[in-house]
Amino acid sequence: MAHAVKAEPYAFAFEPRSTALLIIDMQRDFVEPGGFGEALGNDVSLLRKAIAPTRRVLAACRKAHLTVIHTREGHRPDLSDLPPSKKARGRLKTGIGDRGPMGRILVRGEYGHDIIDELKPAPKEPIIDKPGKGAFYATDLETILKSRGIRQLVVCGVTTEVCVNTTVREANDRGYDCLVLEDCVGSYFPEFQAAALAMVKAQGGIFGWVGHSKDFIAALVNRSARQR
Ligand code: TIU
Repeated sequence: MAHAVKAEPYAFAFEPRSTALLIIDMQRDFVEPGGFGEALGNDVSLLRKAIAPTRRVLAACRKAHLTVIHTREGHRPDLSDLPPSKKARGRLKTGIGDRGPMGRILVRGEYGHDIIDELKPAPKEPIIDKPGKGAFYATDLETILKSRGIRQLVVCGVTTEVCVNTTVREANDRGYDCLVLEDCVGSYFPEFQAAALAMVKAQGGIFGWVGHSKDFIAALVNRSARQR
C-alpha cells in the first residue's frame, strides 16, 4: 500500500487512486438552526466544530485528485420514500416533510436539505441522496465506488453515532477499509461522539480506523510530493 496515516488501532494504509473522501450529510438541516436536527431538540452548534477541519481535508483531497463523494439524507417531495415509521418517530410538531424556516424539512430540493456553502460539492463530485441513515441503503453508492476501483474510504460528516456510524458499518461489511477522522465528525452528544469513535476502533478495528485530519492531510501531501 502506498502510504500510511497514523491512526488507531494501528496505521491506516491507503493508495490515493483507490481512496475516496466520503462526506456524510453536511446539510443545513443538521448544522444550522431551523432544520431537522433542531426539530429533534438538539443544539446544532455542537456539529459546527467539524466544518473547518473538513474544509481543509476537502481542499487537500481535491488537490491530490482523490475521488470525493457527498451524501445528503432526505426524501422525495411526495414523501413516497419516507417510511411511515420514520415520519412518526419522535412525535414531532414539525417533522420530516413539514415546512420549517429553511423549507420543508429533509426534502430534496429544499434549501435546508442542501449541503452547507462551506463544503459545497464541486460539479464533478457525486452527491448521493439517501433516504436512510446508511449511505449504502437504497442508493447507488456501491456501484460508483466499484466503477472507480475504490477500496478505502476516509469518512467525515454528521452525526458520528447515527449516519457516520451506520455508513461505516455498511461499508465494512462490503469490504471497504474506513478511516474516520475524529475532528471532522460531529455529534449533538459529546458522550456519543466518544463512544461512537471508540466502537469503530475497538477489538483491533472491528469496523475501521480512527485518525486525525492533520495526520491524514500530512500523509496525503507527503505522498503527492513523493510522486512528483
Ligand atoms: N439525528 C441524528 O443524530 N442524525 C440524523 O438524523 N441523521 C444523520 O446523522 N445524518
